[in-house]
Amino acid sequence: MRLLYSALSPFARKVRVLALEKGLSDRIALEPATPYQDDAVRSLNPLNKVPTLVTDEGEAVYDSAVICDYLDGLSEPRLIPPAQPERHRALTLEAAADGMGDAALLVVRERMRPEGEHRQDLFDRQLKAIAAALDLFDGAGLSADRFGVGEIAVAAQLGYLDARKVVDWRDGRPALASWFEIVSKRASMVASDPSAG
Ligand SMILES: N[C@@H](CCC(=O)N[C@@H](CS)C(=O)NCC(=O)O)C(=O)O
Repeated sequence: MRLLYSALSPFARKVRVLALEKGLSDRIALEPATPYQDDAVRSLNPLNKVPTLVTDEGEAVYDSAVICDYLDGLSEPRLIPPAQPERHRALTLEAAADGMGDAALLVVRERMRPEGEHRQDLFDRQLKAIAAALDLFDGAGLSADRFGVGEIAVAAQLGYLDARKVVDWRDGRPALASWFEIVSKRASMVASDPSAG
């Protein structure tokens, strides 16, 4: 399999961490892509986004949640619970983390525009979503003993908030901060850390 990714993409990091946790990373060739600079991914994915996976059969799979679902079916341990209610809870946690990542990406892209052109309404709306998602994660009772797709998605997005200095999210969220400190030491998180180069 081939995974088109960028080192800073938190969605690609989620997929990489999941693959490492499942012992699948040896089967996946990582191919760097620069979707904000060129159109190289578009022939595989009309949205020209990373991550995009190409299976051994040559099929393109996206977006990151679908890639995680595909990879999860390939080996044990299953990181997406097969049965309800655990399944919808894990996928909803993943969706909240991914949505927070979408909001963070919009904030980062907006900050790249000339200062005089910043849209305050965009910052207000997206920063509100980020703060509410962080509060949800802080109160979710995340355990460092469980690292399924939802927890992986949260960890990948927290790493992005740090890497891009989006918000000081640790203030007032001690449970989330200490959980992240522990899970950041997992081999899968260390190997995919964008600040490690
Ligand atoms: N919902 C998508 C989001 C992926 C995404 O936004 N990727 C960004 C990089 S972090 C990208 O490739 N953006 C290129 C673009 O928007 O043109 C997923 O979960 O895979």
